[in-house]
Amino acid sequence: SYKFWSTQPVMKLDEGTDKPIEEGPLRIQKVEDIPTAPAPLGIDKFDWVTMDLTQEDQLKEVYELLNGHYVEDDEAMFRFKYSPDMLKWALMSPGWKKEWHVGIRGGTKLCAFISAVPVQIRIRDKVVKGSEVNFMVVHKKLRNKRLAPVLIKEITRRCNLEGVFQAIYTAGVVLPKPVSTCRYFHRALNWQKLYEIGFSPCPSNSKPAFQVRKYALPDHPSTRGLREMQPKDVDAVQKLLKRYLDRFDLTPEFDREEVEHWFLHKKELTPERVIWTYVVEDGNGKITDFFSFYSLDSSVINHQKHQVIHAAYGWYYATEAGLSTPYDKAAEKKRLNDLMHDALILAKNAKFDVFNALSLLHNGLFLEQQKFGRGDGQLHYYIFNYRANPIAGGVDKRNEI
Ligand code: YNC
Ligand code: MG
Repeated sequence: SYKFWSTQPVMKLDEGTDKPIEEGPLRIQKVEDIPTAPAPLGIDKFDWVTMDLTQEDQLKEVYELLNGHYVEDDEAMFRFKYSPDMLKWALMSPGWKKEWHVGIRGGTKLCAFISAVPVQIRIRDKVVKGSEVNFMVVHKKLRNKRLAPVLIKEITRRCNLEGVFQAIYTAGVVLPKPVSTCRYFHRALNWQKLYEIGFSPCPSNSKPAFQVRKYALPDHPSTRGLREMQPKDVDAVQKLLKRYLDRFDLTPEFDREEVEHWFLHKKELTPERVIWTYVVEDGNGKITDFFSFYSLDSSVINHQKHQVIHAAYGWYYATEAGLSTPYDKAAEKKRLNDLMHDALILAKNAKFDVFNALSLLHNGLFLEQQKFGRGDGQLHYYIFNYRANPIAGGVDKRNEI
């Protein structure tokens, strides 16, 4: 029935299913009309707070709230464990605003949080100045008290005050109305550990030793010219990525500063490494390909032997092999498989237990060949205050999965 969501500027679940609709904002508002103060929480001793994540103690409070209460799988076996460094990377990207890191304190204790960072979103041929909303969490003891709608309305108000009226967000739950839906895929790197944890079952016609062999990888990557991305590669990566993303219907548009932030590892900002990016440089010094993955651990809930899974998440990539005219799908498939094979090796050498990927971009070209297994989890993509036609599985027409 969506008591809250039915009051919001989002498409209804049954809307726009029969014929294509005109795309654009659902509700037009002016900054002057936005309230300058939050709605009172109306619960004794509970207060709105703006978190200052440049302060280690406040960053730690957000980290601890998420660590204990953020997203779990359906069986409550695992819970995302975003590291403080990962939170810095994710929440202090170019243009970030302290006011978009919103908490609720009960007394002195942080018990709810929601965040946004600015993003340019391209939806087909239109570019929208929006925000990406993430890390919404309510302490387990305060669940089902309608605090989530309160958080969402407050982050909306704070975005609106900055002239931002659209937002993108993802969730495992179905809400009105996904613009796209992706599935998670998992590729074991340390099969034995995943088996012990109960994440990877052993098929009835197999044995653990065979499974370990099935997922074995060479010691070193083999793509000629492959190396870590360096500051001098920012312009080339930005250009290549823009050209590559052009064919997809829903993507961010990264400016130079954003490419630097999202893809270059910076020891000063995040001593504990979050992002791994590799480029391929050909004999003429040209960057022909790049790929990236980020690090996100999950806590293993109530396990004797293992406390965390170290997961690498496949992220953006681009390859000249996908950009030829006419488009040569077989060539792109070959190249992506070579690149992703190397990505798996690098992730394994960096001590990751599993490599995760979604069914988006052209991942359908390599998931099966690289021995990814289909996960249970779905991820739905949403755009706030925007009417849009569905985007097929996050995978374009040339590459159905
Ligand atoms: C969810 N994930 O349907 P209705 S993802 C959005 N995203 O509303 P209550 C959600 N809405 O159905 P609880 C949601 N989950 O009555 C639930 N809802 O219309 C809706 N979990 O609220 C739900 N983090 O407070 C219902 O529920 C209403 O106490 C019920 O709190 C929910 O970060 C939650 O999964 C998720 O911490 C905070 O369960 C809590 O259960 C929790 O009674 C574990 O809420 C952690 C977790 C969510 C991860 C994420 C993206 C969030 C996007 C929010 C929407 C942003 C819209 C754009 C705003 C900016 C606009 C501009 C410009
Ligand atoms: Mg609640």
